[in-house]
Amino acid sequence: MRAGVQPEPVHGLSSGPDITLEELQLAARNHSMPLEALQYAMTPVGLHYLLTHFDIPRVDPAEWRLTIGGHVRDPITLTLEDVKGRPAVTRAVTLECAGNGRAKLSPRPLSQPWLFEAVGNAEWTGTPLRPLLEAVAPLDSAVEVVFTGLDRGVQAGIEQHYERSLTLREASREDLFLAYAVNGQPLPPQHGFPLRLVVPGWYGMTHVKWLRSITVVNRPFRGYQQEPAYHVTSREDELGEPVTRILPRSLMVPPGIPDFLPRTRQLGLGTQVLEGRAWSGQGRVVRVEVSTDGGRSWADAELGEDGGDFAWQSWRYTWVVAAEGEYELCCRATDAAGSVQPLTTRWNTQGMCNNQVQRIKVVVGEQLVPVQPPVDGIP
Ligand SMILES: Nc1nc2c(c(=O)[nH]1)N[C@H]1C(S)=C(S)[C@@H](COP(=O)(O)O)O[C@H]1N2
Ligand SMILES: [Mo]
Repeated sequence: MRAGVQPEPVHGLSSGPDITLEELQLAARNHSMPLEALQYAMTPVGLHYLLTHFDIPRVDPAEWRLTIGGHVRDPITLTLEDVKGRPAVTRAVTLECAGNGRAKLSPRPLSQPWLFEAVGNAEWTGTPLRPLLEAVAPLDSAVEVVFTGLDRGVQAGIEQHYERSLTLREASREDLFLAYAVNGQPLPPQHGFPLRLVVPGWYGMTHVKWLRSITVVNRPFRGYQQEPAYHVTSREDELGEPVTRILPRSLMVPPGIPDFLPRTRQLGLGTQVLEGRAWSGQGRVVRVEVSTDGGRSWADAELGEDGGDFAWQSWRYTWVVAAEGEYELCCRATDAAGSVQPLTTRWNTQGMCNNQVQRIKVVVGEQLVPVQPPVDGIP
């Protein structure tokens, strides 16, 4: 934390198990991806998770402009048609909120109370950022690029536009782009219409929606969403480490049928194919393991189709369910960087980056649902 600045808590804490009405208010606006949607390689847009800090802006595409300026030689202003007229790329990208898993921490940082489903994988289409940055010619003094959204609000007493920066080096990476379409459709209002930043491999907060300006700056940007927000820190008076790339995670499609309120799964005896998706922003997923005894023993799942450099990939595991009783299913991913999902994570004040393994309670009984054979042809 900078000298002389009194730390404001980024999020308060709740030691009780109950979700507060304020958390419910956020959860009702920002939904997660229902776990059964893991069956789709590309998440249908309405099932993709959603996180908006302030209000979803209503944008008139004819009036909208993007300015790219700041410490540059040749600033430019673009219309939506200008952006769409530029070279286009389409990439499958897994987006995950850095606060995913927050509600599993105790005490619970008060913010959007995600369980483990704040994720989605979609095909985003847009124009690469690097040629645009080259076109405006950053000055030698340039160090970072600030991406500013149209949405405005107050957080921790600070009035602000939602905005985040990247170093000029990171912003100039070949795979970043400005997206105006998702899964072949124009961006819907909630996902950033008319234009959003996509930074493959990075946690969701980096992918600024409703872009209005891109500003090259000559000193590190310290806006609220950059600092102190999105840092992993165990104490309020320490800045901690900035959140950047997505840690490995695997999620399973809950098998059988749910019990309405507790969501416990009910299954019959027989052969059950467990399936799910795994991803990491630090390199590809190289291994997924499954446990049917609450994490005491693990067996390798079979990795399926590879979704590309920045998209999740499928996995399957055949479970022969021979005995009635209660089971706890878990899965965990390992990525190319050698990072493995932990059984528990270290608590931090903002509830960031909790990639601990998912646990699914299953009750197996002979009289329960007959086992479903896997549907052929579903990737
Ligand atoms: N302008 C703007 N961009 C934003 C946000 C926001 O509140 N405003 N939320 C960020 C966060 S925290 C996440 S996790 C992702 C969510 O993207 P999605 O709603 O399209 O899934 O958008 C990011 N971009
Ligand atoms: Mo997020």
